[in-house]
Amino acid sequence: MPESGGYEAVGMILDLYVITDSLIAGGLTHEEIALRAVAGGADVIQLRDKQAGGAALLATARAIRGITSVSGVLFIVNDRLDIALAAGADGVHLGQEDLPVREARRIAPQGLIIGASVGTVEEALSAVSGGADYIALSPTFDTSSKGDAGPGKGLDTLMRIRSAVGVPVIAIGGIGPENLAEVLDAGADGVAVISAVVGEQDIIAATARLKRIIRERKRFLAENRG
Ligand code: TZP
Ligand code: MG
Repeated sequence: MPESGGYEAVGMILDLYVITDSLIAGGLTHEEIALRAVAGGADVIQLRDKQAGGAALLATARAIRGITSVSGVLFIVNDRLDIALAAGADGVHLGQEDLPVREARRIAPQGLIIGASVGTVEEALSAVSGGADYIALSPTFDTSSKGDAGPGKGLDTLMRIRSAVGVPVIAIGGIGPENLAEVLDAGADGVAVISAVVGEQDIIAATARLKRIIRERKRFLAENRG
């Protein structure tokens, strides 16, 4: 089994994982989104841009690396291991159609965080055995932010994945202040969001609000779980 990469090395906190999306942000740049989300208390910033070419994406990734470095926030690049490495990101996030986790782990330097989107327990087990440091149940609920996401997999799948794997599990897709607590109750270690932060007029306030809900719910769960 491949070595796990970055999880133990950096002591990952994935409570609030904000994914940049300029379209949903109404034209704000990825950097502007990242600055606001970091100011609001995001634990992780993921750069996600399906349109940008490599050169532009690298320039953006370098800028976000600068923003996240000074604030101690994890920086993950979606899809592109090459850009993640060139920009000095903490990690890369891979979907089922991307470079397979096992191949990424084989060529990635020691300590690089590899995250994987999964939709089933089987995919979760496969990602972990390939060397994923965390997995994301995608999508957890229905979402309009990702055209090909398909229907939400639901909290039942989240619970089954949570008990099947030992790495952190985050929930992604359709998550906002109204359903955040139930996702944590189902065992998620954190939540990844686009519209609930990036689609809000005040990104800093939206981030801080989600962060407060997460902190309070995690405290409640810690006090009430055996
Ligand atoms: N991957 C699975 S669902 C999704 C991604 C990138 C979109 C999440 O966006 P939102 O607005 O938080 O539902
Ligand atoms: Mg992908």
